[in-house]
Amino acid sequence: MNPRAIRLLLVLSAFLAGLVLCFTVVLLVTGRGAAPIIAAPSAIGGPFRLTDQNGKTITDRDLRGRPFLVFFGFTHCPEICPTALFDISEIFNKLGPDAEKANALFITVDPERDTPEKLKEYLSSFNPRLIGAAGDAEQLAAVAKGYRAYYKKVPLKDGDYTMDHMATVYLMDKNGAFVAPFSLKRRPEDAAADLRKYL
Ligand SMILES: [Cu+2]
Repeated sequence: MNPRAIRLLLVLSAFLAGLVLCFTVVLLVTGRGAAPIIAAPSAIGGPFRLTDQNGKTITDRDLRGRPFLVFFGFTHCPEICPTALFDISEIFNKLGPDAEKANALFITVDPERDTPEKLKEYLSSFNPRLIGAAGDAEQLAAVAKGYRAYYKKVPLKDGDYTMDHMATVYLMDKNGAFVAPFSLKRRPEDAAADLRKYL
């Protein structure tokens, strides 16, 4: 190769290297190619102490060893909660015998009305793996803070009230660490296959 060709080759490779670098920077800056980050995963979840639908204390430690889903809602919810709980039930049905290796926690944001008895009655229409959990205002505030879950009491005209709340389903691994939001907008068998990866 003559010196001219070598110089041309060097310039060309420097140009290509520059191009790759630029492209990488663009990818990093736009966040494409990497999963979107909502928050530091370790910052979501954490310890909690609540009462289950049988009146027994339930803590994050009781759920160790199995992956679990967490959903905040309330039994008077007209649509979002029953739909989500129905979807989660379907997913657990699709898991078959493996359903026993996972848990799903439904935490009420309306402990005033959702007593353990009320939760038990309400959850009887869904998959038995669903654990209902309630806490006093302080316990609820603590668990909601841990999960960055938003909820708010909204008065209605007739003197009644409803609860405004987030509809995120959290997927937690068997060590209680947050994995990702768990999508219910897919076929239950696909969601079950996704959950099965964490068993
Ligand atoms: Cu709801």
